[in-house]
Amino acid sequence: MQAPTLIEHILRSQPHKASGELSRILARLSLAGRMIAQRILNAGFLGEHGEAGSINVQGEEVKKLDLLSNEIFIRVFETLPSVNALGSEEMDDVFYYDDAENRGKYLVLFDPLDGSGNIDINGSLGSIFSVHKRSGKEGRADLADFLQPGNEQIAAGYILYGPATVFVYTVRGQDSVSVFTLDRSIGEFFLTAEGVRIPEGKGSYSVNESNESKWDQKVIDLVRSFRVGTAPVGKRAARYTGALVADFHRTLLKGGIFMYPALSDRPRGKLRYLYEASPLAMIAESAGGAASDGSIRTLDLQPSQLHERCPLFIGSKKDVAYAVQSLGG
Ligand code: P6P
Repeated sequence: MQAPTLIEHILRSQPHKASGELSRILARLSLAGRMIAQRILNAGFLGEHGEAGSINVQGEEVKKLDLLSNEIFIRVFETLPSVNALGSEEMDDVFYYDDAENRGKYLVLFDPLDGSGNIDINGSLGSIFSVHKRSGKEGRADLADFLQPGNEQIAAGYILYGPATVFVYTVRGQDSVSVFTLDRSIGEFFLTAEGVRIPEGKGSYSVNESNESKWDQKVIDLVRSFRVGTAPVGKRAARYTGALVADFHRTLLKGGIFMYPALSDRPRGKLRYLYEASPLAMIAESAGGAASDGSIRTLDLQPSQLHERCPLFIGSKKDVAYAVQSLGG
């Protein structure tokens, strides 16, 4: 039997009286994912690998594909007036379309291409997205409209560009995570997993252990307990790809925990809240898992700036609970 397409699944899942605006946003996110997947495939022989020659607001070397992916996200929402404005890892400030005064109530935040250190080595990459609504005002959204805790998200998800391209999303109130795989031959995403639940009691621990010298002693002890098996939840295998979306997707399907702790030179860690930790935390909790900054539930954090960072411990509920307890949270 032919599995439903992503669009069919979105339409089937939308509430009977829904306006359809969120469904159109999700459909456009799927379009962005298919366009970026194609760009990644061809970048090697189109001269689109390597640096773009600029530094972004994060202080990171910008890759050509970072900018190309960011442009794709901007383009797909240009003709969708329900989206008022955008927030992107690759743009210093809120992005407004020319007709910003006459656009709708949705806000889309994204990391257009996460893990870009993997671009030139043909490693996995991802795009992460978060959809919010602004509170009942008219006209152009302002920065304050974007600064919402993750528990206010309307929808969240990611696209993983691996050997296969998958689209993963959840919608507020659905408490279910669905996975779709791209059939490149016809450019269509088909449902390959529904109602995904993060396994407990197995899987991997995923952290960049070369940062150990910058960790608090409690983090060092926590990571060691997963590595040697003294953790009460048991031993975990070490896995780390350098791409958050790939490391999270493995954790979602196989269990365990991904950690990006605070560092001595980065007290709020490296990962960004609004378009990395917050959307993945919504996915994790919708799949029965958990996410924390080490003491506060990730979805309860209140950001004070667009590119706010936060430590992240995310994955199997018991693994995250053990991590929080170990850190004294
Ligand atoms: P590190 C990629 O730059 C990224 O934002 C995430 O995708 C990834 O999890 C993390 O940074 C890797 O950071 O310090 O381990 O190289």
